[in-house]
Parts: sequence; C-alpha cells; structure tokens
Amino acid sequence: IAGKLEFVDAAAGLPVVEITTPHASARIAVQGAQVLEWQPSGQLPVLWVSRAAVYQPGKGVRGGVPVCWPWFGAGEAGKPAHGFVRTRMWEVRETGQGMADSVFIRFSMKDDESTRALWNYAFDLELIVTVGAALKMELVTRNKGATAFEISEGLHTYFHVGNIHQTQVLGLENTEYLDKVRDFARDTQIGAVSFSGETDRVYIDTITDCVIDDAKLNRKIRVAKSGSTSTVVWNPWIEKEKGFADMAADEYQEMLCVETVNAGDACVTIAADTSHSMVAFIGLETGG
Ligand code: TA6
Repeated sequence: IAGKLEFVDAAAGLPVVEITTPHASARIAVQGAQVLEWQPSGQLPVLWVSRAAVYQPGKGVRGGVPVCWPWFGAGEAGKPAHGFVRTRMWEVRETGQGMADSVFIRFSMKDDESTRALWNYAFDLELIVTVGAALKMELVTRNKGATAFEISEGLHTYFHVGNIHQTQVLGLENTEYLDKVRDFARDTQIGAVSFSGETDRVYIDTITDCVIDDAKLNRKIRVAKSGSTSTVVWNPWIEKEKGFADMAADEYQEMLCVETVNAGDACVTIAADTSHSMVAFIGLETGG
C-alpha cells in the first residue's frame, strides 16, 4: 500500500493503528474502531483528543470519532450512553489501497452474548476508514437476524478549532433543530451557528454539507455525508467541561463536535438480511 500501516500499543495497552500516506497520517484505536487523529500533510491536526483522555480498555477516549451505535444519546436505564460498540474491541477485517494514494482499513464487529444481553439482535457492523487527502468513514449495519430492527447512530466527530469564540458552522441555515440545552425545544437556525455558551443541538432533515469556519487557524473544515439525515453540533462550554474528568481546564475553547447522525426522530429501520450505510466525508480547505 502507499505508505505504512502498523499496530502500536498506545498508553495502557490500547492497540492503535498508525497509518501514513503521501497526503495524510491517521491513528485509529482498535477499541471502538475509534479514529483518534487525521492530519493532512503540512497541516495542524483536524481532529481533537483531550489532553486528559483516558486510554484504557472499556473506557471511551474523549475525542476523535466515537462510533455511537445501535443507539445515539442516552440509552434505556442501566445501558451506556451512545450504545455499546465504542468500548469494545473490534476486528481488523481488511486493509488495502484506495484511490489517489489513500489507504483503507475495514473494522468489524458481530453480535455476541454480551451484546445480545444489551440489544437482542444479530448484526454485522463494519467501519471502513479511508485515509488520504480527505477522511472518509463509512458505518455499515447488516441485519443478520430474521426480523427488522431499528437503530439510531452517530459518527461523533470532535474537531480541533483555534478558538471556539472565533468559529462558526455554515450550512445549517434555516434548518430546524432540537435544542438539548432547552429540553429538546424545537427551533429554527437563523444564519451561521456561532458559540457563546453550552451548545447541544440535533439539526433534523439536514443532508447538506457543513463547513466549520475557523477564523483563528484561517481554515475551513468541510463535513459532507450520505445516509444520514441529522447533524449534531455540540460544545460543552465551561460548566459541562468541568464535569468531564477526561477534559482539561479550558479545553472547550479548542474543540467542537459536528456529528453525522441518524437520531432524534430520524431512526433507521433495517429489514432482515439487508444493510444500511452512513458515510461522513471530511475535507480541509485552507486559506481565505
Ligand atoms: O453529541 C452530544 C452529546 O450527546 C452530549 O449531550 C454529551 O453527552 C456528549 O454527546 C458526550 O457524550 P459522552 O457519552 O461521550 O460523554
């Protein structure tokens, strides 16, 4: 393959795949198939991971791209938020060469008795990550059972920004959102999304690209998608940040989540023996 792919042991024995290609490098934890970093050559990292992140089996790393599946958000009582796949070891099913000197790696997870205890369905889940001048993540759900099942899901992407106060999100103008900070009140986005406090919104019926306009770093990050009809925009701000042991002081100022999801009232029903794919495409536009 163009470039190099090797397994290294990150802190505390959490295996990480390091990928180097002519156009970008990336790091992906095998636990949760969690992309931790994607850095186009000559650019600052595009994704954010907390300095206080915990790397240990069974604990999600704060940052990168947690895979939320088979539910997004709070689960039923006694079940983990954002589903159960981000704290489990996945398998590496395949690696190879993609287009334009990119490298892809295919992670997979199947149901077992521990997953069936939480969610009683047979599935084959894959995340195919393609690393190159853009970052592509495709989450493929296959229903291996005899009955249809319903999922909500998210690629919970944490982006690195120069300063949240000088950052806006374009592309969500005039769309409706559920405002988690106001008990899921429905509202309509007027103009660009800017940030002056805790922000936690599910923009429904959004299929257009979003652009994170980072004035401090003078760069724009484009988030495009397919197979997803909702976008979550989240920044914990000062108070919520204090509640996260795996966030360091003032880190809220340098991060922003723009998440590719099927959630809110946009769950996905997958018939027996069929599959569903959700894709996030991330690209970096530098300069003016
Ligand atoms: O996507 C936003 C959100 O649902 C927030 O409400 C907050 O819970 C965040 O995800 C982080 O969740 P986590 O379970 O990763 O701490």
